[in-house]
Amino acid sequence: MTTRAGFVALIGEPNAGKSTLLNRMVGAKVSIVTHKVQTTRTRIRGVAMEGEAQIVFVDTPGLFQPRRRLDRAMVAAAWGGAADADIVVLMIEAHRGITEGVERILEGLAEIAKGRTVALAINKIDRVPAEKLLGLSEALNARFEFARTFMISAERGHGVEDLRKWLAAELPESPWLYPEDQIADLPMRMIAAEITREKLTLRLHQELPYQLTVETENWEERKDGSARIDQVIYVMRDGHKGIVLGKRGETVKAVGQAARVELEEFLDRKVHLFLQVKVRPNWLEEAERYSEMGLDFKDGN
Ligand SMILES: Nc1nc2c(ncn2[C@@H]2O[C@H](COP(=O)(O)OP(=O)(O)O)[C@@H](O)[C@H]2O)c(=O)[nH]1
Ligand SMILES: [Mg+2]
Repeated sequence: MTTRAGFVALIGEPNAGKSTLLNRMVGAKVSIVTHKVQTTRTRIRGVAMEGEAQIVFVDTPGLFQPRRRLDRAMVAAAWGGAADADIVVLMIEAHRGITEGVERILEGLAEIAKGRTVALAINKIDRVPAEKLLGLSEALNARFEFARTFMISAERGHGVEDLRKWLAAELPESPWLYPEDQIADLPMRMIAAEITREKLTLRLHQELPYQLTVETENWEERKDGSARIDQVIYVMRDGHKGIVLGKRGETVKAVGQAARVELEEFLDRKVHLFLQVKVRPNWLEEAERYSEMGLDFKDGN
């Protein structure tokens, strides 16, 4: 019996649908998804089985023009994910087409593509008429030599199985890299922090989600089978703390409730979640915050 295994990096602009595709491939939510850009901050691996092949998908932060240290570290992590992978899948949004951001990614791809298979996945095909897709596919293939082009809807599942089968066949012969029942390699405490950050991102407006971070400080397994999880939400200003707390603490309470429900589902047991909001004006410049997120601090230099 020949087994295959390897890494498939999903890259693209923010919001292309990378995390949605990863979750669908894995069959569980391992990477958080919101309608806002730059939700994913680090490389997240999710494991999918296809026949005798183990496909390790690497979700990456979106590729964009970075400004802050955190942005630079995120973009470095995204390109790093691509450079380490056996196969790269570039995800494009069907309805947005070849944006300036896509042009920049195509330039970067030329560099890292050497010796690697690169496939194109035109995502969100549910949002455009079919006749538009062919033109977009041709235009993209004229700019870069993709091994294959897939038309998919990560959200609805169209074309996803074809893509998975093709990836499985393209991967090198290799023993599996993870135990068969493992679906993610992010530590549970990080997944738990990500779930809370997702709920915050969904509830808070404008720039605030980009100016906070969540860390799991303590995780206690209780005798009754439940878990007590203590998390800290770091914000940069007193005013932000007030917004996160909300009137009489309503916002943070709602966030905590939503996060707890999802955590209980994920862990399949009772969870006691305690959230604390702390002001830390300089957290974006603290090396420890980056290691908590799984990012290299130096990459942000
Ligand atoms: N209409 C549509 N929306 C999608 C599709 N895939 C993802 N989305 C949405 O696009 C947004 C960004 O998705 P996400 O996976 O977080 O993108 P990422 O930033 O590339 O990881 C979310 O609101 C998703 O629900 C799709 O196939 N069709
Ligand atoms: Mg994402």
